[in-house]
Amino acid sequence: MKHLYSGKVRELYETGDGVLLLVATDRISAFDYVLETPIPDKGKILTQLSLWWFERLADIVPNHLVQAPIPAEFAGRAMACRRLSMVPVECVARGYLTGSALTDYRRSGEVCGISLPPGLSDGSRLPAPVFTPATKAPRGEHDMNIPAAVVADRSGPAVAAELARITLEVYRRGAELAAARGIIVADTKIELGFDASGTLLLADEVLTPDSSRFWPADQWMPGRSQPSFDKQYVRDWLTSPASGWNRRGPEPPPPLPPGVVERTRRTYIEAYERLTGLQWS
Ligand code: Q0Q
Repeated sequence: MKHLYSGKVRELYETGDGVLLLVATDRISAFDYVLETPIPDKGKILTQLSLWWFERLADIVPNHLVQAPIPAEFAGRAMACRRLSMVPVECVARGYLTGSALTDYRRSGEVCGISLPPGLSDGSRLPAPVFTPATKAPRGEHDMNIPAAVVADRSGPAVAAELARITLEVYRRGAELAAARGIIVADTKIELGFDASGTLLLADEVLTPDSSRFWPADQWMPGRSQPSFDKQYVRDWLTSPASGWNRRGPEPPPPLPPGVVERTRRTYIEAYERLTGLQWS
């Protein structure tokens, strides 16, 4: 098996017969660091959640999954997929204003060239979900939001319109289903790629807490940073005196205590069970 890419929390391999394996690890990132302490089962839980979403999104967009044997070492946490010609654009849809979109809005009143109403704050719900494409930044840097018109220049207006349509429809489906289960999907990032016949397929992972911002709906309060559904225990401990870590210093975060690891593992299980209605086992 050939190792192709390492992401922050995922690996991409190619098997002998040309099938790609998208492998999720138990690594977790916070404050732009990959923490040294793994969260047991995180890779399996998020992979099974992705597979569940791919099935529910198949009427909107076909996907890159193929039936192929998964090596035992990756059991439950790998997706076998066909190699696509990936679209060099981060396809992001946002229903709420936060992160880089909030930064752009505070500077110009716009995101990706789209004017937003005045008076919005961190966590504000947008009047309607928006497609906010970004360039894939080099490792360690943040993606840069770009106007959809730039995507049209690069990929052609028809493809750009398709990217926007698919991204918004995937977001709407995910956000609606999650809202009914008490989880706000504030935004999501999907990857799309062309197969050999020129069809756009949904690739990568989809609507997981790693590709999307998941907020507990009952704690939503615009005007402040929202608690993360899955990473808040980690963030709170790392920024508490107990960790001894200085977030503004050069040192990387310390290892997580077992209680934080277990509570975080349980939030991934809770997200999976609430969204899918299935019991994690
Ligand atoms: C592909 N990635 C993501 C990634 C680092 C995953 C390239 N079906 C595909 C896919 C997929 N999915 C990719 N390339 C060709 N065909 C996915 C961003 C990056 C580790 C894991 N990069």
